[in-house]
Amino acid sequence: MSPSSDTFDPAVLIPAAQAGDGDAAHRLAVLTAMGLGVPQDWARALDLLAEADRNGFAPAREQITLLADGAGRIDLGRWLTPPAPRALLQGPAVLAVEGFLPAAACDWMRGRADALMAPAAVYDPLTGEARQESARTNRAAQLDLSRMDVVTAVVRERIARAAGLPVSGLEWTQVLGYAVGQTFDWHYDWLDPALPGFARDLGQRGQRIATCLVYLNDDYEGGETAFEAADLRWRGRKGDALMWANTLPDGGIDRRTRHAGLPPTRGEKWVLSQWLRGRAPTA
Ligand SMILES: O=C(O)CCC(=O)C(=O)O
Repeated sequence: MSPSSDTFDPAVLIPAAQAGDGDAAHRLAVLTAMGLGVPQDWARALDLLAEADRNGFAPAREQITLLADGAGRIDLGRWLTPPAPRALLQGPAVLAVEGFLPAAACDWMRGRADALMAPAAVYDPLTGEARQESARTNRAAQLDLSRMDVVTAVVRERIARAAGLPVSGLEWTQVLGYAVGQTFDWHYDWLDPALPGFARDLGQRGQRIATCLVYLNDDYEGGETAFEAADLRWRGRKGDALMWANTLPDGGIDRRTRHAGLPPTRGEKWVLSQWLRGRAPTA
């Protein structure tokens, strides 16, 4: 039996995978990598990815090729151990992580988002609903569970470990694209606890403690990530990451984190944007 296209129910996927359904094995690999509905187990997730490949699910082969080293071995320890960060600013705490992702993983993330790109939204502070606004003219794609794959789960785990926060607290990964002149104007990533539109979300998921950007390309001009603090302008090379804390050590919001994605002046900028909460959502 083949599971329906939106099923992520282990009770359906396990027998389907055992019966030789490669798509089901891949979805189970994703759940196992993320610890959703089944215990998180990276070794088992890779076994399931290999099973998906053996059963003819073509994207599984592409992911194995991407994750494997020159000897054809997947070194999970290496993937799940991010390089050490370098402090750019102390207050707010802004850090650069050079060489965070290999170029092939950057291309993979961009490829996952490419067909999904649409005008980016901001959250209305009164209602909490997403809406379009002139302050944000770039495009974005959200990689939710229906778009998830094992490589993206590895990238998310690497980000969580670099930030020292639980992977269960990561929002869905976004990929942002900026054509010449497009911008994500000055803003904060924390949700203002004084505004009613955010109360429910903050109660369920907690504050956005940190943000991580991974630059997916570098063949453009302009397009820096800018912080008002210290007038910082930063542009990573392809695969570099920029991370910052949106909250203070006491959990309060850090009003020094006002930042922007400046418009490219030539070429198109692609960046992965990850907002990190401190815990998984509660009902
Ligand atoms: O694209 C950038 O450089 C900034 C993105 C950003 O501000 C965000 O994701 O919160």
